[in-house]
Amino acid sequence: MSRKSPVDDVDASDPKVTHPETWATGIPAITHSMEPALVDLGPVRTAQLFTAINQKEGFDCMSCAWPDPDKRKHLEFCENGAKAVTWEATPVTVPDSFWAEHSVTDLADKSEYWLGMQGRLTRPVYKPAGSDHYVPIEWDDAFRLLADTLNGLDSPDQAAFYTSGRASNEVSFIYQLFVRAFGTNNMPDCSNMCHESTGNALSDVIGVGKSTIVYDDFERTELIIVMGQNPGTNHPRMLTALEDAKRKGAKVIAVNPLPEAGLLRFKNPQRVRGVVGEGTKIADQFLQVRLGGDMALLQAVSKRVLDAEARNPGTVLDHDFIAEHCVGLEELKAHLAQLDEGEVLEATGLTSAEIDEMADRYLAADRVIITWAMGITQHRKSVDTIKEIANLLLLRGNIGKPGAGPSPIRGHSNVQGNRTMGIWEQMSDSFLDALGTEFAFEPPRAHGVDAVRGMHAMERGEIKVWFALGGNFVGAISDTAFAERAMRGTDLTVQVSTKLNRSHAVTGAAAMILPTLGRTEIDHQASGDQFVTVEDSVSLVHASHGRVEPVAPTLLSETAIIARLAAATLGDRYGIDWAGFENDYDIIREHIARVVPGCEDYNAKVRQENGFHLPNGPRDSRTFTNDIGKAKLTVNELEPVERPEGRLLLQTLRSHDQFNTTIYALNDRYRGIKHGRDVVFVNPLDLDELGFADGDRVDVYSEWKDEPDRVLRGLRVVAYPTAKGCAAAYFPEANVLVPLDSTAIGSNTPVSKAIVVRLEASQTDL
Ligand SMILES: Nc1nc2c(c(=O)[nH]1)N[C@H]1C(S)=C(S)[C@@H](COP(=O)(O)OP(=O)(O)OC[C@H]3O[C@@H](n4cnc5c(=O)[nH]c(N)nc54)[C@H](O)[C@@H]3O)O[C@H]1N2
Ligand SMILES: Nc1nc2c(c(=O)[nH]1)N[C@H]1C(S)=C(S)[C@@H](COP(=O)(O)OP(=O)(O)OC[C@H]3O[C@@H](n4cnc5c(=O)[nH]c(N)nc54)[C@H](O)[C@@H]3O)O[C@H]1N2
Ligand SMILES: [Mo]
Repeated sequence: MSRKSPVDDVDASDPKVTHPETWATGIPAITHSMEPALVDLGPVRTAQLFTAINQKEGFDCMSCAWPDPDKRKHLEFCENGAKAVTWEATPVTVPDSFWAEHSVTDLADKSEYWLGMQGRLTRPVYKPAGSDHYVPIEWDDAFRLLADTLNGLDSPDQAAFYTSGRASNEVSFIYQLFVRAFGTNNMPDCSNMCHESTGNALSDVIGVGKSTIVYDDFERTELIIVMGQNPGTNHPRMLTALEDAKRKGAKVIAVNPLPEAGLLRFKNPQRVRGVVGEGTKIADQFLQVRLGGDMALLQAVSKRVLDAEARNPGTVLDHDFIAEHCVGLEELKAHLAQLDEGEVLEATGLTSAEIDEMADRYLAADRVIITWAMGITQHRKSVDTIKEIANLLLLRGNIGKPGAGPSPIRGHSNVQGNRTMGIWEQMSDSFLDALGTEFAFEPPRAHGVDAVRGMHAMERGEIKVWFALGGNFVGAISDTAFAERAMRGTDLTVQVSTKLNRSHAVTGAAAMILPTLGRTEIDHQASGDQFVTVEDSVSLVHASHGRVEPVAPTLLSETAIIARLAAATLGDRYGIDWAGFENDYDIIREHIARVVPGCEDYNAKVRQENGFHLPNGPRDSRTFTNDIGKAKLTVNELEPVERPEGRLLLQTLRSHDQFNTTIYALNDRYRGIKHGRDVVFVNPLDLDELGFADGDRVDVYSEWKDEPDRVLRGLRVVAYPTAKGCAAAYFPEANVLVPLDSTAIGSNTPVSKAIVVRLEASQTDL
């Protein structure tokens, strides 16, 4: 169906501000933000979908990578999962007439909200070079055209193949196979902008870049430290796990510059007590750290642990564990002995007493989990900060035992699986060897480009074709102006997408959109309906079955699109049976079983009721397969971000009504924002010092050495209880403030948190 009434573009510039909430919940607000979409969906489709989210015979919710408990609730989803499902499964489709009515230039003037609200894409469309309009084309013509362009390049390295983290394991595996058989490792992905710092740090110090716990460890732990993460909005079902852990006696420490609602109190909508009562107090201790202050905080806590050991030798550290499994204790001791408490207090904005309390809580617990997300990974010193998380845990053997371990919480629902399947510009030689042996070809060995390097290569004209399996790269990457210029300079951009977004409006000379099935939809193939597999944050691999009819018969699955593209481009090269892959995903899984470590017997294991956990050395046997075969206690130099006089540190974050670049609605309920997104949250004391007041309009300037300032104009100031000296504004709008080369050391992840800014009275007429 097409939308009966046109959706007006919305004005995000005039928000209404009320008090922030001090507690988070799950379901009640569905009706406010989702009513129009639910009306479109109709009762039958709604029931089919909502009873299948995260159920064993249902589909994996695409709103985040939070794991499912063994015992599922009847409704195992959250408010934001419901929004994601409703957004995807809408029966509203973009009509063929749309493309003649809207030029690409016209689409580039629309907001992400408007683009997303046009409904599902159903037909491949092509914009030839020189034209300002997409026109519908047939699938076969689309693949022929793409194959001709790819085969006409001087080198396979002139193409790059991006992945966003929703792609299933099956499509990820054949996608990376296709790209490597084509001849390049240019496989940037959304993880480059997300948890790359985590992978980089953890693989070095413990030999695996993933969480070392399973879901049940939340029930066995004594202390959970939640750092740089806003679960109330971004992983709401985690609140249930925290609540359950607390009922079993665990304590929770939250470390965050913002008093996020979900970290303070949680009213569980699935418990009567939650709906009517006070809810559960989540954080036993809340440390309102300054942006970027975590590394100093972690060092200060580790130092206190070492001091406690010095006072009572032999009783505090896990000496057996350290002797058997770790290196670097003496160097760490020597280094932390030099730690300057004054510098720590300045960097963290905390008091010594607060840090003492955190250390006491850490010492009082025998089993500790530390979780984190973007508040830790998107800083210049993120990799070192994560190594400090590992230091703190290793000192007391908090890894590879029940209820303990580092647990990065992933964002996109299958971003972790993408990597396991080989989506990475720098896969190891052993993986490439196995791939080459399985398919009898020699994969390229030179590392490809990541997201930031890909942008540079596009801008220099070295990458001429940009192919994206999902996502919205132009909207998501830092340095919007650079990104748009670079993208427009290519010969061809191709997006495999469910819905319209900015990346369809900012294109190469020629552009193509290939519409695809979403995860909610039944994947009909010649050999029967197919399921796919995904991996969650705790390395549990399981099946996901689409449950509703596709919105249009013209849609192809992502697996079919990549298989057909590969067949058209490579023909018989290497004798790979691409058509067989599309017909029966079991055949893909047979290959996965032989190529991907830990996936032996894959077809059988993913059919088990709860799937299976991938092997994990640190978790299973305290085996650390990094370069030295031991866990590393590391020495990392503190270099806090300097905040010059009169400046603030700004973080970019998500509102409650968005999924990354997808804007569901203009509210941020827990933070008290309605009908708008053009806001900057600032501590009232800073406002006084800077001479501004709540409600003022400001332009936000970011300041860089050897470069002009960058500006985001016309934000409404919201006096907000963030840490002193800190501010916050929404992503993706605030991407304009971050230069492409402002990235984390070691992981090259754009620095989306702790950006030095100044406020000026707005020059914009509103
Ligand atoms: N509904 C919904 N769910 C999502 C997403 C979504 O957009 N919407 N996105 C998905 C994706 S891809 C991801 S990666 C995750 C993101 O999940 P989060 O990491 O929770 O996302 P952000 O909104 O970036 O929030 C960052 C949090 O870290 C805090 N923070 C910022 N800087 C610092 C710091 O220096 N130190 C500390 N200690 N805290 C800091 C912020 O105040 C905020 O609470 O969520 C996933 N789930
Ligand atoms: N300033 C700032 N920038 C950031 C961040 C930040 O915190 N601050 N966070 C970063 C993070 S953590 C991430 S993960 C990236 C996100 O970067 P991306 O993953 O590239 O962006 P998304 O907004 O998640 O992509 C949304 C689009 O995906 C498409 N889509 C949805 N479902 C499907 C599907 O099933 N199949 C296909 N083929 N397409 C689908 C739709 O067309 C939708 O418009 O952004 C990063 N950018
Ligand atoms: Mo992410």
